[in-house]
Amino acid sequence: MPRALITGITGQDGSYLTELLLKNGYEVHGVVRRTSSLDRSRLHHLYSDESVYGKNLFLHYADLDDTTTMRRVLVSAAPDEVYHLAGQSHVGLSFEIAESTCKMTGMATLRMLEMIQDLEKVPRFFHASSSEIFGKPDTLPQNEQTPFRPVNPYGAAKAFATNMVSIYRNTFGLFAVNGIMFNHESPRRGENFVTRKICRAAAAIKAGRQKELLLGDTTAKRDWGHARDYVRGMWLSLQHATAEDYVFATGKLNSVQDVVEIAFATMELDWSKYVAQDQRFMRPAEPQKLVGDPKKASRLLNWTPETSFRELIEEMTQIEFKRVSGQVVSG
Ligand code: G4F
Repeated sequence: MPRALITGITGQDGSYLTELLLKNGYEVHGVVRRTSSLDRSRLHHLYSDESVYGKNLFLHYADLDDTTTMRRVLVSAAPDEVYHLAGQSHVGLSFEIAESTCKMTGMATLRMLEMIQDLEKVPRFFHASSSEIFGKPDTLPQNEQTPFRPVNPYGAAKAFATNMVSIYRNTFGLFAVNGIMFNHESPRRGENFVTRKICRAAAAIKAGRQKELLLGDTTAKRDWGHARDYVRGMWLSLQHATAEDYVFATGKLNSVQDVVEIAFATMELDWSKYVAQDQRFMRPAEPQKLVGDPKKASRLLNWTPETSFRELIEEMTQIEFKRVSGQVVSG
């Protein structure tokens, strides 16, 4: 039975990846922070299943910035594959907590690389990089050759981590992969990311629980896909014969306004009655036209996204409506 270790297992991607790996016959080990208010809701259905938890799924306490405990977990889990997904991932917040973002997103990845190369059996390593490394690119769409020009602390930290993964692969021969992930969303997305914020608001307004929705720049455009598709890409990238970097993206741009219109239409509401702009949600700098070219992932891994943008936003809004109406949904 292959063994995988996931950092960031309680997040959106971690929970979908856990489901996929369990389905593929893996023993899955997850790293969780030793915090009292740990949110494990995305994993609850697996965590509370006695035929899964403690049998094929194990959670370990460790902090990314505590080398002693991380090393201990790596040694005891002895994984064949490591999926490094953890880190501070909110771009807006990274302007406020730049130093800890660099520590948790940049330095923690370097530390992971150092630790895995000391292991007796060196695992394959996946690093969840980000389209934010491109920032203000000269070319469109972006691919694995596009130069890094980050415009925020998060993008700069990811650029550092991405370079380190390439350096350790090229210098020490690690099987280390950067998945350059464009925006990927789902009903399990954190509430402070824009798609979830909008879908949730549309559902809450429909249910009479919210009156208005305040947003930042609604002209901002992103390449949005479904997280379920993107974790499949992560897994495929570690099954390939060689370690490569891949762009995971849909290749299509949509605006925040497009999200608003689909979400409110799904709830049969006129968005213009409820949506307003608020300076508090504007960012000091916005990346320009981040749209990915996933041809390499398609050619080498046979990876293509299966869920369209419209299907994604409709699914997210419908699930929010079930949640707001008190139905239990795992998403
Ligand atoms: O949903 P967002 O916060 O995601 P963002 O900044 O693109 O970052 C996400 O995707 C990256 C991949 O490219 C990841 F690396 C990163 O970790 C994260 O997962 O914002 C999307 C867009 C931005 O242009 C933002 O300015 O929506 C705009 N926006 C407009 N109003 C808003 C809001 N974003 C948020 N969070 N909240 C607003 O009210």
